[in-house]
Amino acid sequence: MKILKYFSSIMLILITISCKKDDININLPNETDGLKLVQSIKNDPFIIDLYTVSGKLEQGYNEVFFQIKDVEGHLIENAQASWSPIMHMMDKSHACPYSSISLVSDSKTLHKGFIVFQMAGNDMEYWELSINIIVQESPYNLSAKINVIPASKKRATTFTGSDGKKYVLAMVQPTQPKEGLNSITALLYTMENMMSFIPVNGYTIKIDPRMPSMENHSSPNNENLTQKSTSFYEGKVAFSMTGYWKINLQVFNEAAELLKGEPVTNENESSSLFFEVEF
Ligand SMILES: [Cu+2]
Repeated sequence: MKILKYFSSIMLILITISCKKDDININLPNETDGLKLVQSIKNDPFIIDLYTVSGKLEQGYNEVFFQIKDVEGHLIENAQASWSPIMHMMDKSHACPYSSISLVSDSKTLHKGFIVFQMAGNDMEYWELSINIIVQESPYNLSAKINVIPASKKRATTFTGSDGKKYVLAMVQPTQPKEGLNSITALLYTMENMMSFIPVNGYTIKIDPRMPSMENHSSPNNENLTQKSTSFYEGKVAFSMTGYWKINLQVFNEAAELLKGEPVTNENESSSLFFEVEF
């Protein structure tokens, strides 16, 4: 009889717990739906969960999301946050282009920004992400080594222009290329020094997509990338069929002077500056 009593009270507790869990799930729509966890960065009393769409951090442009929670797993609302990615190389350290951080609209807990990793990590050299947060007026720092993997197709490139300046150019769109006309967007930064990258305004990025496997043919109706309203450079790229495309690039400054890249001709099948797409 006693055992039965114990058993029923345990059952009652279990039912209560499971009901509670359901309540929590109903009250909190999952804001990270469609995102995959990259890694958790811990430093008492907080944990930051980093997310991307793919669950990876790759060489090139990355849209990165994160949530801050306390050790009990409660999400922290309306925290202020800033970050700085740094690569520790054998002979030097350097930063990369990145955005400021903002809350995803309609969310109090999901932060968002982008980072352009101009190179991948390797066995000896690695990226570190340091995130500063302010929770209830107190500052905290959480940092960790992050794994930045090489991209299978070239989506970002660094170059020195004929003006002697160093640049980072990264393709943002298309992430899902399709046959026909695609929007193409890119970010262009100049390297002020190893730790500071600033967006470049008023340049033109000329594109010439080619299929090297099919006599290097081109496609019609391409539009060069220019800045519309934002810091993003926007244009149109046409893929007249599926397969591997090399998007040859030439970068011109605001005075229409060529800084980097060569035209594709019968004698020159590729520019030294390009992005790659395969679908
Ligand atoms: Cu590096």
